[in-house]
Amino acid sequence: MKKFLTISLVVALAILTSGCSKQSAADTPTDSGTLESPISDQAQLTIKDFQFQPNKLVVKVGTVVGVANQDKVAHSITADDGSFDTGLIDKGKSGSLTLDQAGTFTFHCTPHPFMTGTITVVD
Ligand SMILES: [Cu+2]
Repeated sequence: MKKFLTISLVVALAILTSGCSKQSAADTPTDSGTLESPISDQAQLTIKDFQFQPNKLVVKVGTVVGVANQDKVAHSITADDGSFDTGLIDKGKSGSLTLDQAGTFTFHCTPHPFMTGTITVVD
């Protein structure tokens, strides 16, 4: 009888611990590493190391794109055709772009014309 009790206790403990140690397979979103972002009416653009991240953006008309300059110098986001312009955003500061017009716009940084990107605004 004593032996039976001990065995049931061990079994019960084994079940308990196995239940506790079960790990839920956490679905971690995989970042494919692409610089292209999905179509959204919310967007955030970061400037770092003389690069726009992302440098290709697809957004809906009316989107306000938040722009964070995390670089050590001032940058701007200026449409090549003048459709939009953040003006110079100082290092560590933020600005925004309101995109009211559908189309594909190439843009650059005024002090650093080699910094380029594309924003596609869709209806
Ligand atoms: Cu720049």
